[in-house]
Amino acid sequence: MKLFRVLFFLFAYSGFSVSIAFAKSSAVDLKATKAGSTVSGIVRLEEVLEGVKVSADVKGILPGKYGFHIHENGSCGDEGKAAGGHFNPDSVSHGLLTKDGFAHAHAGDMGNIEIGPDGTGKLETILPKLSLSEGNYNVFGKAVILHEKEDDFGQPTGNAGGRVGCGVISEE
Ligand SMILES: [Cu+2]
Repeated sequence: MKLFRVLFFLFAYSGFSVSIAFAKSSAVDLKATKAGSTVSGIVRLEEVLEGVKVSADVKGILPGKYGFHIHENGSCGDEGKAAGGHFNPDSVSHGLLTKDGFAHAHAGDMGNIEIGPDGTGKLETILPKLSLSEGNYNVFGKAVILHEKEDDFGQPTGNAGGRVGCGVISEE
């Protein structure tokens, strides 16, 4: 009976550790970069086997498509400019990561988020190889930027203009 209890405890404990290790998740409180703007959003990020699953909800902006990227610095100052350029650890050209892959897209290239007639929009995507905890593709602490225009996937960064929303990938 005692042995059973010890084994059960070990099993339960290791199961708990594994679930913590795989359940790393983060959130972004997306806020307007300019006073008077109504843009806001929540972006949830979760480590999954393939990489990082992103679920973004944005509201308070006119219908249309808006460039949506992970940028290299975890700062939203200076109307979002402090976030720096796209997260691009491989120094490659701009594209759409899920379509063009790591040879032809920045690791932070999430494409566009589409806003509907009610002023809200959602984006769900899985960014392969990205992490919230380790390695070259760790995006924890970096910024998510919502641009003022559509990302047309032109070079060098998609012609998406200024930055209307910004938030840092942080602990939930
Ligand atoms: Cu961007």
